[in-house]
Amino acid sequence: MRVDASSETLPLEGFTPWPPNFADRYRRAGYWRGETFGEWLRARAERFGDAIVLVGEKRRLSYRELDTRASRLAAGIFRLGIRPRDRVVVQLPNVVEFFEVCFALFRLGALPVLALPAHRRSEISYFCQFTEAVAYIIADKDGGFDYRALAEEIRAEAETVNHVLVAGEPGPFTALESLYGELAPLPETAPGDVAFFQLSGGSTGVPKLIPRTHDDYLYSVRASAEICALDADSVYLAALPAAHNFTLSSPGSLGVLHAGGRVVLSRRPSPDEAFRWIEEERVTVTAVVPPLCAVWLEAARNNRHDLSSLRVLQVGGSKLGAEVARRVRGTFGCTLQQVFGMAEGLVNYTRFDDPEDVIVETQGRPISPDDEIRVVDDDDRDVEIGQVGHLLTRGPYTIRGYYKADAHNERAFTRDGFYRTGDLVRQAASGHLVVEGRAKDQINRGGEKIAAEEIENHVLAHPAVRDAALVAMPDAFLGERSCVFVVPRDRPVASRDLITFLRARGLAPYKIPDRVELIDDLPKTSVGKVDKKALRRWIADKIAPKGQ
Ligand code: AMP
Ligand code: DBH
Repeated sequence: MRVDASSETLPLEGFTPWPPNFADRYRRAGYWRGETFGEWLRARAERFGDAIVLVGEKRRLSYRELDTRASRLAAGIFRLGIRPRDRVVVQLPNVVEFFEVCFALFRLGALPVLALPAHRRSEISYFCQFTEAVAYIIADKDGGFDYRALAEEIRAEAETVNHVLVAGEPGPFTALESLYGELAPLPETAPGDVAFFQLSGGSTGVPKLIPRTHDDYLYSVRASAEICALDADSVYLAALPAAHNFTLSSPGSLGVLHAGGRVVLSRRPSPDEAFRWIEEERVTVTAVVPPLCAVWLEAARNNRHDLSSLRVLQVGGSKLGAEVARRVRGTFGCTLQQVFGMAEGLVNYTRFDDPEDVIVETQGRPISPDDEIRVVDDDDRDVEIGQVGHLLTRGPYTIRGYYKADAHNERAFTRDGFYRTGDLVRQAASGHLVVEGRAKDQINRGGEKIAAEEIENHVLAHPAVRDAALVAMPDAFLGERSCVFVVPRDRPVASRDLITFLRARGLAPYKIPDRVELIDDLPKTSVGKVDKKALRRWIADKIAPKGQ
């Protein structure tokens, strides 16, 4: 019996489904298998039973235990009154509960909104209000930050949030641990329906939510597990935040679950902690962003840990320099795999049997034969093969629209449904892509994306600021950092004041500008837009090491 018949017939409001002819094609090709996350986990539990699936700091769980605990938690959350399609903002560090919570919500048909641990009041409050979330799920503390204090602020701002559930000491809220109850019948969910929301780095004033369905996400997970040759002996270290699309699905924790392997959850990505886990758990594969890759390479020079189990080091999230890339094999004795992905869908991998030059110099090629790639000029005309252009893509696991964002979707997608990635790439005849730059108004700070307009709006809220523009400046370590140009009203703005002001607005720390430059007026292009190219050039020149 279907308790919630509507989920079978009507798509979630604010979600753009694939057109029926594409959906048919993806089903016929076997990409979309009509399986929900709940069923998928059950099948894994039946197949891999008592094998350990999750290793956290405090406990380890078998496949069967994860399956049972997810069901018991789903029942407990259902008893609180949370129903299919209710949105739940989940902000958890790399702990076992992250997976129990996600699978409990999947089973229930409630929709996790996967926030990152670095998000603060500004982002969380927005996610809660925009999605009308009914609950917010957190850990008590992580990295010296008390999420319960944040939850108090969120409760004051987001009226719909009726429940705050806490992994650990609950303080004034509900202990997650108290909700693992008796198993109970749960509503059925539909595989074509939205399963959860990922977040986009974005390039506009407010963050965008990415609706992913059971069918489309599970396809990307299965196909990624295959490309990465995962099996029951794979041990994956989640060193980056578990909720990030890379860590979750490329092939990430879910890819490893698919294959029957084991996921080790590191609370921090530092070499100290990560290397200890690699040695202790005989980790075979892990994923890092380029700056972290550089830090690990440095640390490996005088490291005491046995890292010989490592077979694959994946690097993605921002462009990896060829110099660093070349050092991976020699230092770790393992294969480098470049991963160029996006939470909106498309993921590219270098393959293990690619020639070394391709592995070092390209960002890989798409997962699926049905990933459609176009590289176009400013007028959407295809460029010659090998030329740089805007990357557009469409396919079996790439969204057709952001959640509840009609006006933005008009710009972010072509009429025929291609997603405008905002990346400038060139494609080799082999299909491999090289990321050459970016057309979107974003800063990629070592893999952490910052939407310029979002930060500019916060800066403009300062009473002494007349105008502001945020641009990227080159950085040897992170690739890019952010610099905000500020036009003061009538008195100078002290950069320390501005930073304090931005912190008080509850922005995630990585979004706080790295540098503030006062300027009399923002330069404009011939059509009257802020000339960010000129600002980028100016700041790059100013900070360039002298004599070069
Ligand atoms: P998001 O849409 O927020 O998930 O961020 C995805 C974006 O990160 C892509 O569109 C690229 O701009 C960037 N990105 C991800 N992986 C890579 C990579 N390997 N090389 C260069 N840029 C990357
Ligand atoms: O940066 C990303 O968003 C990203 C990088 C690598 C991603 O979403 C992915 C792989 O799936």
